[in-house]
Amino acid sequence: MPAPVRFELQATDPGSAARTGVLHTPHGAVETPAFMPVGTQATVKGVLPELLRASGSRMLLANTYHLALRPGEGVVARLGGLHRFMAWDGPILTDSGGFQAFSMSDRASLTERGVAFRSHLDGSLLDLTPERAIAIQESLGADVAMVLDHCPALPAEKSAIAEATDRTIRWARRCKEARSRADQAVFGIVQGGAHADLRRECAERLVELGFDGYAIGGVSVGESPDEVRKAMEVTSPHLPTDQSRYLMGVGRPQDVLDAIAAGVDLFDCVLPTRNGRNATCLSMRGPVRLRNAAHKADPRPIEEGCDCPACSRFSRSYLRHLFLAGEMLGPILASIHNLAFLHRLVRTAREAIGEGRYVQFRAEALEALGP
Ligand code: PRF
Ligand code: ZN
Repeated sequence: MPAPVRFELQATDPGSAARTGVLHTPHGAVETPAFMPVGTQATVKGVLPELLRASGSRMLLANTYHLALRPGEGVVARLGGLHRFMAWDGPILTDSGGFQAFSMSDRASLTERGVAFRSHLDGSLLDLTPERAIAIQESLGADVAMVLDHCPALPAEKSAIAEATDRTIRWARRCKEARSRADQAVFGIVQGGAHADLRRECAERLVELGFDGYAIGGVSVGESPDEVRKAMEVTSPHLPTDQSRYLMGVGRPQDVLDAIAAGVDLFDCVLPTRNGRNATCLSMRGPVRLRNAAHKADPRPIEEGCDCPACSRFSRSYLRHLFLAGEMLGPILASIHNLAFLHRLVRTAREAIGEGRYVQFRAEALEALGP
């Protein structure tokens, strides 16, 4: 049986743990490091598939919890699976719903069996066990499914984090036993907070179980940037070098550069699209806030030299006007620019790794981006 996904390692950086590679999936290959835009509801908000592709997107993320509630995984399956349903023929990864137990904790109750959600739509019950999380993701039909994990809220006592980590390992085993599709990869998720020993144990136990790739979960849930860096640095040495590593929910440019230095290949985050909808644009000179009065008659593009559809034709003045007038083109263009920016950042990082100069590249980029 051929592996559903295969990670091909290409270059490693001499001065850091950064690496480049290619993730081969049933829907095509993705050069890594790569950033995955978030399409929670089977749409990257406001951006047509062809514009996603043109902005540099190669692989998207969608969410089990949201799609199971609406329209239901059965509907998606009847319409030919997630790729056909959302008209995206590139690779897709679905998150398991484990994170929603954290982010919607007021609607979720977690036991050894799984997570019981009260729907945010109509109050109905979604009983998300590890087995059900895999079954839903198999119906959705993404290239990569994620195990159900327990992401603890931080700060927390070490004993509580250890308990969540052990549960994550037990659930990962159940997910592995539940899987039945040979054409869908399943990635394990490492938890453990900022504790090096818990992260290490979790990584080792998941690797013993054997997954098609590994994610670092439980970061960027209220800790400092230093703690985020530590969690990555203590986890990635315990993951196999010949499989992909995915840092979940991280998209701040500075954090992405740190994670690449620690050997991470894949990222996802709502930041580019959420910030775009709020008129905050990414640039190599720090954020550009389009609502700012300074841009009232500013003829410059969001970022000089950016070839995205927003920057190649429109001024900051015009974009600011769209936001102030409540026009929907504003959030659309700002989202597209932010995606193009992050894809360009990881692509230039990839080039720097290939040429063995990632340390210098990262230092210069961090200097330009600011804190
Ligand atoms: N687990 C899952 N999805 C996630 C996370 C996690 O810990 C995070 C944390 N940064 C984002 N998305 N399943
Ligand atoms: Zn742009």
